[in-house]
Parts: sequence; C-alpha cells; structure tokens
Amino acid sequence: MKGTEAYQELLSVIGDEPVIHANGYICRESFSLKDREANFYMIGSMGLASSIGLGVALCKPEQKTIIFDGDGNVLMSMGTLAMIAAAAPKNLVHVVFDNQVYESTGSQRSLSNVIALEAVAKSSGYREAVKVTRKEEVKPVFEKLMQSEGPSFLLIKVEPAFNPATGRVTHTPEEIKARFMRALSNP
Ligand SMILES: Cc1ncc(C[n+]2csc(CCOP(=O)(O)OP(=O)(O)O)c2C)c(N)n1
Ligand SMILES: [Mg+2]
Repeated sequence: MKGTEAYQELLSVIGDEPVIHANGYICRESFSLKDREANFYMIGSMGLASSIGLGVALCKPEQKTIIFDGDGNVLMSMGTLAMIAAAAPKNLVHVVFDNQVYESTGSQRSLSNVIALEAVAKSSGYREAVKVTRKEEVKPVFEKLMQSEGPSFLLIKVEPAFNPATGRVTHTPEEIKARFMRALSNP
C-alpha cells in the first residue's frame, strides 16, 4: 500500500485527538490530506515526535494521543520506546509508517528491513504492538487500538511512494504551537 492510502484509512477514524507528526514527508502528507489545529508538525528535529507525544499523553490522560512516526525517526530515537513503555500511558497510540527508507532525504535505506520495530516496541513493554501490511487491515486494527488500553504500537509497512508535488506545511513553527495548544485546551 502507498503511504497516502494508509493515512486515509487512519484519518477516517481520527476525531479530535492530538496527532504529533514526525518531520519530513510525514508532516507534508498529513498536512495536505487534512490539516487540523490538533496536528503538531515537528518540522525540523528528527526523532522527537515520540517524546513530544509522550509528554502530551501524560498531560492529557483523559483523551487518546496519537503519534505519526517514521521508521528512520524511530531508529534514531529508539530509547524513547523504552521511555514510553516505562511511563506506560494508557492513552497513547504510536503509529509508524515504515517504508524502510529515509524517503524525505533521498530514500537512503534504513535498517527496518532487518530490525522488526514492532518487536522492539513489544519487548520494551508496549501493551500492544501490531504490524500490518495490507490496506484492509489498517482501519480495523487502528480502531481496535484506539479503543484499547495502551501504550500501543502500530507498524504499517508502506511503499516509498511519496508524491513530490505534495505541498509543504505553510504554518510557521510559532503558529503550529499556538494552534496546537488551543486545540488541546478546547477538546
Ligand atoms: C537530527 C536530524 N537528522 C537528519 C535530518 C534530515 N532528515 C529529515 S527527514 C529524514 C528522514 C526521516 O526518515 P523516516 O522517519 O523514515 O521518514 P520518511 O522520510 O521515510 O517518511 C532525515 C534524515 C533531520 N531533519 N534532523
Ligand atoms: Mg521512512
């Protein structure tokens, strides 16, 4: 499946929940498909969406927090998987779009073709860790994780098929922060 198809499946399930996005194409794809105030776009710093997501989940325990991450981002901050597992927020759903490359910077190969990131998450202590490879599985599995106690990890294997004509996030970092904080205080 293409990344865009996976996003569309997920977006059909997401309501008001905050979604913290990893940098690069992940921000651009989501911004182009459906920009929302509750989307936090981590524009520059790779590897940090997961720790920002953890912080939001701990501060807002009454609602689900979602992280949209990439394989390269997860590999860069693998220690955050342990941090999330140890803090064990029941309301956190960590989604990884695994295209097995650093697509945003020219599709250099990542290690996720040999390292099973869902197994790393599970052995770190995530309550659930699921890998999906077929488009039809994405929505039902995500729905189930959104209704269950976390922290949970959903690894979606996607083709590296980003359309370079996709626009860029047009909000400034300051605007992203202000609107995200507004969305968090008015759920
Ligand atoms: C600390 C740091 N290192 C490198 C980069 C450059 N960079 C931006 S996105 C990216 C690739 C991210 O890979 P992945 O998480 O797999 O997402 P994909 O691009 O495949 O969607 C890289 C290397 C950066 N922004 N910050
Ligand atoms: Mg990638």
